[in-house]
Amino acid sequence: MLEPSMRWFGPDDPVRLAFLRQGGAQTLFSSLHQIPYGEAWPREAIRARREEIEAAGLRWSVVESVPVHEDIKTGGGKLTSLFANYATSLRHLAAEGIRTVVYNFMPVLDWVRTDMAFTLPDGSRSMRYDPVHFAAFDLHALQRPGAVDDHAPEVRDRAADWWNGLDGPARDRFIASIIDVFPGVKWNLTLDDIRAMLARYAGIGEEQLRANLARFLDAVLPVAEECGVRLAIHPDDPPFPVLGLPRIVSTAGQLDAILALADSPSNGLCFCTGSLGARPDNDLPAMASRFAGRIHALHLRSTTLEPDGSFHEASHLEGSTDLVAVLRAFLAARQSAEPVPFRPDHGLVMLDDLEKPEGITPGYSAIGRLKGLAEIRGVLRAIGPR
Ligand code: DNO
Repeated sequence: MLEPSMRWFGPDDPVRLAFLRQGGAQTLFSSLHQIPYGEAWPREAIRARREEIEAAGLRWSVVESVPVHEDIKTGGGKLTSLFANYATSLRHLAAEGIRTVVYNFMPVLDWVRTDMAFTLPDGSRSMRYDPVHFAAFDLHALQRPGAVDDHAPEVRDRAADWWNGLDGPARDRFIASIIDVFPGVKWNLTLDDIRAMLARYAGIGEEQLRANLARFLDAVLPVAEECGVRLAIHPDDPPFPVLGLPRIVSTAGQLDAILALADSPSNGLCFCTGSLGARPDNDLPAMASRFAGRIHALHLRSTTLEPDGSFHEASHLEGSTDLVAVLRAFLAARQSAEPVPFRPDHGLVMLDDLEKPEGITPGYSAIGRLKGLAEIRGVLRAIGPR
């Protein structure tokens, strides 16, 4: 059974709780974005958020996310207290009845796009990743040592042409849209901040990053198990290395390796078809089937892959990912009757939302997500066995 949900960023979210309920959500994915990464979440703050959601006739089913501090990912710093704080947050969440917790293990940046306002032929707006523009960021804005080896010569040439065609303000807007896109927070990071964050990963490859994840799980899983919390790791977005950083949550093999770290229901997945689908060699229906028992939350979205490695976010039932096939595979393989919350992951900017110059959180428009949720609910009504 799948539970229709939406993401809500809290009281500052321009999309109101009532709108999400009217759109067909029964439960919400939400987080306490006001709490700095690494600190323990006080139980009172969790309760206040839960009560606010319940007063609107909804239920807080999933925490997205309790963020993992960079020190945990790099394996340096005050790990003992960071682990203890994370465990305290889990205990407090469980005490308030919220038992599914999404997190990610992406070094430095959260999700990456190169164009937050990409206009589609019908006039609606999407988000796009273009490897040429990303190379321009890496080579010309960040000027990362070693970047030259990570981009093919023709990509480098096109990146230089594109970058040279941007004026100062356009460059600044482009840079900000890459380095400061963390869910629910604005840190005003600078390129130097990113350089310093990247430097901490020198010498950390895939194996070491996975070992750091294993150390984190060793520390928090016993608490999660004890209080019935299911952790759900979110895939890398995009699902390939960027800025020379290691990636460990991008492919079926890597998901297998994570699940093998601890054979526990608390060590689970947030299956994001949008992130995983940006890699043509990820067979999403096969993965949804294979991992069905360990999937605790679903993000449903499709991307259109382009031949040069670019991709943009598509309408939920269009694009390169067959969400109907993914849902069929998941439902056929899922044994447990326990409900799994799903949310339409992102939505296009369309209709009246196009006329709102401010106030749309990238990816989280009201109308585009409502369309996605409605389409997915229709699919489920038609195919859902339960
Ligand atoms: C973007 C999101 C991500 C996701 C986090 C999960 O829209 O999918 O920001 O919430 O990476 O930890």
